[in-house]
Amino acid sequence: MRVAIIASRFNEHVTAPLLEGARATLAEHGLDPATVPVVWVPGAFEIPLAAQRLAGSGTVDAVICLGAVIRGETAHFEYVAGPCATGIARAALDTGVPVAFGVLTTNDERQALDRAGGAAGNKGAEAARTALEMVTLLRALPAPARRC
Ligand code: INI
Repeated sequence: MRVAIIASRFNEHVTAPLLEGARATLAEHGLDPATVPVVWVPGAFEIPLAAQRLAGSGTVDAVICLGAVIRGETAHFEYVAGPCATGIARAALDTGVPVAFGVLTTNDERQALDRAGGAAGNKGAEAARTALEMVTLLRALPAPARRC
């Protein structure tokens, strides 16, 4: 299985542990972390474009997107979080390749850290599990019909 990870540098103190969780989960499922490319983007807003490019490249079976949008730090939370979520969903639907949404959208930093390996688990690990499950599911489902 070929998987790529996109991680956002914005709030890297949160996205780095998300990345650690995702990589550890992939390793637990038999993937060699050295074969899993990690692509860094400036912020969550940039994730969808990189996801669409990777998912459409024919080189990966799934893409895992990791980011952290924290409401307390910006007046334009909605303008970053909304397009990020919509764009990630669109990248998956446009390409037919699973694109997992491991982007935290929280009210404050505490909530973000709790979900990045703290009290509320690690959403990066969860996104990695989701990506693997979706690859397996799509392989078991009928292939899309060819259009004339
Ligand atoms: N990007 C994030 O990933 N998280 C944030 O919380 C955030 N805030 O707070 O603004 C953020 N902004 C940057 C944005 O993603 C873009 O990189 C920037 O607007 C340039 O396009």
